[in-house]
Amino acid sequence: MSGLNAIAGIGADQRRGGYSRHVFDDAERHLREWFVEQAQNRGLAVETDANTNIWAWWGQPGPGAVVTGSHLDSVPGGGAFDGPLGVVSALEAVELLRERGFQPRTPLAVVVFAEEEGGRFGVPCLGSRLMTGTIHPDHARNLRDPDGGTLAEAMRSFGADPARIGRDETALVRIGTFVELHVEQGKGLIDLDRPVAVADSILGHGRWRFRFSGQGNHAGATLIDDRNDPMLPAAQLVLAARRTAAATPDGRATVGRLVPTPGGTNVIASTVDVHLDARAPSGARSMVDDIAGRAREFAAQEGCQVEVVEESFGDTVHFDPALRDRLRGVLDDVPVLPTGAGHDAGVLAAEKPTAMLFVRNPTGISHAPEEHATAEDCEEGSHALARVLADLAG
Ligand code: HGY
Ligand code: MN
Ligand code: MN
Ligand code: MN
Repeated sequence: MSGLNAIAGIGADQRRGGYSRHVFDDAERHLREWFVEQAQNRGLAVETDANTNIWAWWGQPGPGAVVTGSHLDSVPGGGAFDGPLGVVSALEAVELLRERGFQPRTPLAVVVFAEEEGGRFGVPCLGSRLMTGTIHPDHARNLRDPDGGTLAEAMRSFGADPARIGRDETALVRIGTFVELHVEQGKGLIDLDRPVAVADSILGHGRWRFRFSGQGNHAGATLIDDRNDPMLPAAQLVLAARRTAAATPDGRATVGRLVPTPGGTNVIASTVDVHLDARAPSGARSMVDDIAGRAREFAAQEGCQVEVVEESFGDTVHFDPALRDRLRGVLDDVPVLPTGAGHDAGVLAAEKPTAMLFVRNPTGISHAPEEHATAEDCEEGSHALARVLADLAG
């Protein structure tokens, strides 16, 4: 996996550990440049679309293409494999096929989708959602990053025109089949003791922001009875989310980001934003409705207000069984696994025959520096992907 070694230093996060690579930041721009060079070295013609996704073509772009790829951005302090493994494996699979003298019957492309993690603008799979039109361009242009800058401003400084974002019929008509390879984010392949699997589903998931508002005040001079402290209902929400998820079949709820304003140690916050990631087979809306009801009670008890905003949502995705089984046929009946992690493949599955390959992660940990895949398993993955691409495009 020389490709992963080549980018190993880009976006390393000294403070958090792991990697922080967010759309249009220095690290991600560096990765984009690296990808374009690697693709061109393999004879691929590269273009960046209006939504800033990058496409590397083997053959003239056209309808019915076999497309593979993933993303290069990361969560804050993320692992080295989530995203880049799919991109590097796609480049390596193309290289293997070219070395074998393979000639694709259909156009073949490697794609890098922008902002899959939503690590800067808060909406996961932003590049693929823009391409499929599942996020409105006006709403997207006004998304703000933690510094308050908008996506439109960030695109302009990147050299892209925010007026052009939106559903991309040209890109969509070109896609015949999409296959994404990804490091497994779980323990399925550890338990099965296998290097590669095919995905059968992605757990429905969404993101909600709960904004609790109270009265900012002095931490020492304000009597307890005189407080409207939004941190109290926020804290109760974190616990209620866990309890509600535990009581929901296959439910999962996480608060990984909680932002008090103004954020002083000796200051009672005026507002607290609680960012909830919730997942369940139903997509989690009913689970979050319960949580929101509790949040309103908690807020009222503390004399605070609460505003709930749904920032993204997706139902459970079941991948195309015919394509899934075709891949299993090509890959000696590799196992089939569900995933609780979201992917661009989950967005495309609504529009096109889509499949995913997973590569074993011996730590079972992801979205953290411990995320890992061995060189042997990475090689198994890129060879499996090459076999799949040869079958689909041959
Ligand atoms: O959040 C997810 O499941 C994905 O890693 N974006
Ligand atoms: Mn991820
Ligand atoms: Mn990913
Ligand atoms: Mn003071």
